[in-house]
Amino acid sequence: MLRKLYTLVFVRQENQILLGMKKRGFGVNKWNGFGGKVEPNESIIEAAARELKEECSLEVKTSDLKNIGHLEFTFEGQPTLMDVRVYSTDIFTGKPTESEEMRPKWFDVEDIPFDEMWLDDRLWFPYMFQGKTFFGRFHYEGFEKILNYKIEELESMDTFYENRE
Ligand code: 6U4
Repeated sequence: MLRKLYTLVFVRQENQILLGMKKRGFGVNKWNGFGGKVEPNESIIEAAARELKEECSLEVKTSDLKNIGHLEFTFEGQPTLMDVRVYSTDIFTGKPTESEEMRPKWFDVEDIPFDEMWLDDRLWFPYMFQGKTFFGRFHYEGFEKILNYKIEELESMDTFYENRE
């Protein structure tokens, strides 16, 4: 299966998390973290910082981004696997600003708009909010139905990647 690498960044502030309303393309009209495809000339973590800046103007140092999870998405009848590296940080500069792609908004962690998000988010956000590192795999039919999935807490992201190689 062809694997494509993506990043997904969550910025935290006190009891809040920054989400963006996707204005175009994949996941349009859903609230999501910030991220996108890793380009051939950059590392995954550089892509994470670049996409955050492009999509909502916030700047982060790559050393302040913490890899908290790994998600894999497949879609019935499609040959590609989306390999999504999830990062979190509460250290950033700038003010969230709307871009062509995203409209950012702070949400209280008790008030996440799951009904306007990817179906999988409600399944793995609790791991993120509990400070756990996690692996999740989701097989979709279309974009609104999960046929099967698995989520597990990881001991650490490093041992997860060491054991995969
Ligand atoms: P272009 O073509 O440049 O607009 P790019 O911004 O590189 O694309 P995009 O926006 O298509 O990439 O990336 C998809 C984003 O959505 C990534 O951050 C990963 C995230 N994502 C994909 N499926 C998801 C899902 N089921 N649940 C979730 N995030 C998902 O929470």
